[in-house]
Amino acid sequence: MFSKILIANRGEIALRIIRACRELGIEAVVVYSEADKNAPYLQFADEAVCIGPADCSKSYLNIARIMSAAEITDVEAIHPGYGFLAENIEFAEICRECGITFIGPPVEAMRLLGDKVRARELAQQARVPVVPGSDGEVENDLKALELANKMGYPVIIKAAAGGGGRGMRIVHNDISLRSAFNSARAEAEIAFGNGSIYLEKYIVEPRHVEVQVMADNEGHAVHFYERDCSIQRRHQKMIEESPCPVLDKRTREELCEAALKIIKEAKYVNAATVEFLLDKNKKFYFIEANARIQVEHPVTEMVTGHDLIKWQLKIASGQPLKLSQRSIKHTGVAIECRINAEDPENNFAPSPGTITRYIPPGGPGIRIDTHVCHGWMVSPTYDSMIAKLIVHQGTRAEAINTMKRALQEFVIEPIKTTIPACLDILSHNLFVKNKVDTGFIERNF
Ligand code: MV4
Repeated sequence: MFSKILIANRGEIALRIIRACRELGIEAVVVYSEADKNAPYLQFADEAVCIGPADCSKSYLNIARIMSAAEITDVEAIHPGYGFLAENIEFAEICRECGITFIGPPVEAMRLLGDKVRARELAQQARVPVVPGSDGEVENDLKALELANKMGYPVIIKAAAGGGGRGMRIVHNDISLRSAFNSARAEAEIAFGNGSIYLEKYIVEPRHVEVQVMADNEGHAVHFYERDCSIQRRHQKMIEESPCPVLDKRTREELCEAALKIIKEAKYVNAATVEFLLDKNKKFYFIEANARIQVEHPVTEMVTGHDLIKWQLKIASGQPLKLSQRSIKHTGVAIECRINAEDPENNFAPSPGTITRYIPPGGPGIRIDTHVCHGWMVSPTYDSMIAKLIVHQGTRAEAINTMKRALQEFVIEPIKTTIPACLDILSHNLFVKNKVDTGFIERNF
């Protein structure tokens, strides 16, 4: 096992990784920007290094500064968390060149999954269903037009380097296809420096279901079941749960097996999430795979009892994944609500400011992953997520009930948060009755 690592992140995930390190006897070095210099979690790390001003490009996204901090503190490995440099191929390469272990997948697997066109081909090779669509990249708008007519509308235009909805267009007819294709390409070129585009049949009102997997250096891979992340607004997840409440036993086994096939085909190592769309007929299609630990990983930790960050650290240090698939059990239901410093009454506008009253909920089955507390200044510079509230209960009805109670207890003042929005969703008849899809928020709120 490592004796000392660096955490190249901030906020709740930095604290989450510090906690795993302490329990494993690993010294944790955390980097911070000037905006985070008073963060209480810094005191739980063994060392804290200031790497620059609030602006991410001069701190959390600045590879040179992070590598300098790693050099000065003499760490063996770097955990990137999620966001920032977590899926940055250049960063992983530089870590390798410096002889520092990147706690994540090998560069080759990162590159492969980072290209959605190649990931699609990989899934097909692994005999996993993908959404009907183009074979590889679509070169120009004319070819897109031809293919769309062959497949039938609606179609969805996606960027090979995409993610989070950027460079994505839903198209319903020939008239709008050309401009959608070209604007998607231009947007992708600017956002990712890669204008490569592909086409898929648009799946109407799908659920978004993802499988948590973990693989070691010896080619042993296991899954930790699925999470349903259908409750999202503008590509930002708001509520996640496990299990997916509409999957039957057989489909679920097939889905989890499909995720493993992809991870093995990619010669993947460490934690990954394999994303699928689930259509109205309960048919699933691979869409993409994420080469990082995700925000919603606690949902899986609650239902399986496994500490995924500890597994990441063990695997990265070369230990085998001493875990059989059979031994991984799924118990009960877990739900996570993301608490963002945003105003639901004002189109979810950011609501930064100093927290003067903070009372977290408690009691059985409740977990809170957060870095905030009384006196904390929510900076407008960073992501608005300030806490994750996760509940674990025997049944979905109980989990919803506990979550509502916990959200009602939760006091975060005077800033606006998404707590009332989460309560509205949890009380909605369609959510309670499992009749939601990825368009639920836009249609109902
Ligand atoms: C889709 C889809 C329907 N059909 N692909 C969204 C983000 C990225 N991970 C993939 N996404 C989707 N891909 C096909 N073939 C629906 C989504 C999707 C979505 C699309 C438009 C607006 C909001 C959305 C919310 C969730 C998923």
